[in-house]
Amino acid sequence: MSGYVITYFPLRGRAENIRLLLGDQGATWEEEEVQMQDWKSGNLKKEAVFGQLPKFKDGDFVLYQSNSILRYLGRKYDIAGGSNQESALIDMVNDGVEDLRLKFARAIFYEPETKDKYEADLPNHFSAFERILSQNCNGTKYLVGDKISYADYNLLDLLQTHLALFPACLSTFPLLTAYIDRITSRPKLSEYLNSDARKNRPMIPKR
Ligand SMILES: N[C@@H](CCC(=O)N[C@@H](CS)C(=O)NCC(=O)O)C(=O)O
Repeated sequence: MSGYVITYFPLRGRAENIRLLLGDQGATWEEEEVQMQDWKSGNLKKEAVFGQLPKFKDGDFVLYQSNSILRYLGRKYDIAGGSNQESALIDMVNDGVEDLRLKFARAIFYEPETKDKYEADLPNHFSAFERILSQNCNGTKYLVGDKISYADYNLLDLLQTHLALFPACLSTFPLLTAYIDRITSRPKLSEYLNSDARKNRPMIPKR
């Protein structure tokens, strides 16, 4: 066993990009599921550095903040850039994914009255990622460089979440559409994506 443990609610949510990375890199991990009532009543929230999950353990090493976890694993699996500049570009793209994730969360969970406006605005957000892809090997590879990086798993997760909620949202983005097909057909990732564990895990909380 790898000694990895993901502690999170029984959801894909903010832990799924970590799972995609681990699955594709051929790693195994344990899931420690926290039910909301236990989270609210127990000590877990108090113990969490910023009072939130996911929490990630690599043996005795404990880490919070999903993007820090992605970067940690990115360095560990050598998928965080081959030079300082390449790493900076990967960080930049990942920050762009985080910005969109926050807007998504606001529109879907906190201000549902803005959902239609958010959907109408999606092409403005996706066009940035389509352009980034087009500038790297004409969109035939990854976001940065010629091998996958932790930012690709983060973007893939966010795009898949959007597709589930807004099925036509990528219809005018051929490079992003092909990118999803290309990444999801990687053998180990495809095995994880087709696993019961993944399929049975809800994408977002039921409302
Ligand atoms: N910036 C944090 C955000 C984590 C976060 O928003 N976690 C939510 C679930 S997705 C949470 O723990 N909610 C319960 C709470 O805040 O009490 C990260 O990326 O890990």
